[in-house]
Amino acid sequence: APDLLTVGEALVSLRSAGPLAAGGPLTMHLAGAESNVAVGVARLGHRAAWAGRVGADEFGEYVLRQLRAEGVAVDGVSRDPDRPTGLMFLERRTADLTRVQYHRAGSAGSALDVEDLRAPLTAGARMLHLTGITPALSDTARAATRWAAEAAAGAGIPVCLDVNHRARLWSRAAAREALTPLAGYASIVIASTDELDLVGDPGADESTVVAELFRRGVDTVLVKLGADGARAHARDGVRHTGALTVTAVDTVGAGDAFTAGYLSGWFDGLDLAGRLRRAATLGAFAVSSPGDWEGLPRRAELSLLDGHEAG
Ligand code: CKP
Ligand code: MG
Repeated sequence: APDLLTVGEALVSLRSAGPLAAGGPLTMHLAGAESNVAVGVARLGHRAAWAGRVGADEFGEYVLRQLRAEGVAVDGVSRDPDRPTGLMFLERRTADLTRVQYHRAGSAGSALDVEDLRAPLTAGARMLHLTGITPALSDTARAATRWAAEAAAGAGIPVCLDVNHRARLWSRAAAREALTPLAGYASIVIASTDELDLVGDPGADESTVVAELFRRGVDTVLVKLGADGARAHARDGVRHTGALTVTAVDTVGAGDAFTAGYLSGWFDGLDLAGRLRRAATLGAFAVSSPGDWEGLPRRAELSLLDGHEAG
């Protein structure tokens, strides 16, 4: 069984270097929050598997090829002969502003179904990672995500949930309704400050949401603070880590990198400080290199950013 099992929708991302309306070349990349995490974990030498659905098309072939090249196990992936692999466009509108357009409605990945996940869950893993993107994709994807969380928790596999709110996919109210019950199966909940009340009452502050998550069985809540680092709430206290000081060129994928670093530290048996430090390190690699995951470090490269600690 792999160390990490993650499920979701992997997409083909077509990136422009300038305004989309002006045309020009697009480059093709693998995207998808969950597969980004799998790549990050695999680069550090852990066994990672990604499960989901892709089309029986060239884009599906490309997604599988990229994941295999990164050492991510894809035997749990289904090919859908009737639906296309999801696409997204990532437009670099200005140096400071990137915009995303999804073409994923009706995609193979959004037709994810409980049946797609039975075999991967039966194979087991040391950790299951889910994000709040998958339940936003369709009713069946929402049911499948819920089923996977419940099956993992029932089998003693800890669940990590990244809230990952996508306003283009659903409203905050709809997200809260689906994600709050999902968080009840999680051991680790990851959110940015503005996402935290999507697993709690609307407008609830950080300490209130965290207390309620602890009461429901969550062990660790990681609150991402962007350039200010992150705060980890564990049962025995709160710990802060700063972000490394690097030149930000592309923040897409930073959250997934942070998660991959944290989980890698968890697989290595590091203490909370060590897990946070590795999370911050991977986040720094992600923001200071172009692409969602392309710049993530291999194990021997982990120390490359030593000396970039804040303050
Ligand atoms: O929260 P992050 O910036 O780390 O997530 C980026 C990914 O899955 C990206 O790869 C994109 O495809 C997506 O989030 C998404 O569905 O928005
Ligand atoms: Mg995120």
